[in-house]
Amino acid sequence: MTHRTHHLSRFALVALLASTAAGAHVTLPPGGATAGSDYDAAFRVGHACKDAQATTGITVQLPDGFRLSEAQARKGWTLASNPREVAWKAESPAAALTADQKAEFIVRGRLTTTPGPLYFKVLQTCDKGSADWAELPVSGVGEKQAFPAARLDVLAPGIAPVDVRDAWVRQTVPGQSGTGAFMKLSAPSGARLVGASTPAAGVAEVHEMKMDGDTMRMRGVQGGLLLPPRQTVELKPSGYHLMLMDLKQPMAKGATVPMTLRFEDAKGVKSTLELKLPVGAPEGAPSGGGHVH
Ligand SMILES: [Cu+2]
Repeated sequence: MTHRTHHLSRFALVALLASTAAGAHVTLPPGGATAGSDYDAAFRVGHACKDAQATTGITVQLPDGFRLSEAQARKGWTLASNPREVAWKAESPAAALTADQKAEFIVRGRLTTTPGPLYFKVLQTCDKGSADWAELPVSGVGEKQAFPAARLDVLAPGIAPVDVRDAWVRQTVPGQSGTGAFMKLSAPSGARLVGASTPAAGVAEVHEMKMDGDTMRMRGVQGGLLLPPRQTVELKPSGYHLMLMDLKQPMAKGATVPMTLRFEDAKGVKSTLELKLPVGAPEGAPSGGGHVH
């Protein structure tokens, strides 16, 4: 797991843990959003209620700290909203979501200027029964609730609203001057990865691998690497990667490398993320081909 080391690390880490188990819940994409910004809250529904065949309704309660501006209509579903609540209902069984059909229900609003977690309670109604995703954490860390409310981490300006997973740095042998760093990035509101730095290397650049005739070559990504909203972009051997050059010491398996990632949003607002990356390929990671300079 990638550890964020900024001052909000505890709740960022909790968010990572919570979202690991999120496959079976109604959730917001991890990564958070910037305090005071306009945010598209996309509630992900991945399955029907227990023992049910279809999801027929979704009702989201809007917390203080989220001021509704617009709810996105869904074809075949009615939409009703007021400042406290947004409700979608399938107009017919045919429009309902089947048991394992994935869908997003989106509301746009303005976020509070106060950083901290926001919780959205979501009532999922089904052809049979319902699921009330409305539990709030009691003690904070390490809790696992059966029906957690959807959580949004509202981040102080300057902290990138980007989720980082499965990050690692390739180990090196003595004398090797460069290596790569890899991870999965997703930005709920979209962003560009425009740069990186680490005390472990003189230079850190965002690279891509491209075929040049028969040879795989890499080059810097001009203008930064685009992270479309709510999509995961993978930095991996033989694809996009962070190139670390002018290494200060060999990268030994088991070591940890601090790294700062720099991002920009569509409006040019800059933010950063402080990470600690483990050295060594995780279990099951593609080892990939060699780097050609
Ligand atoms: Cu490279």
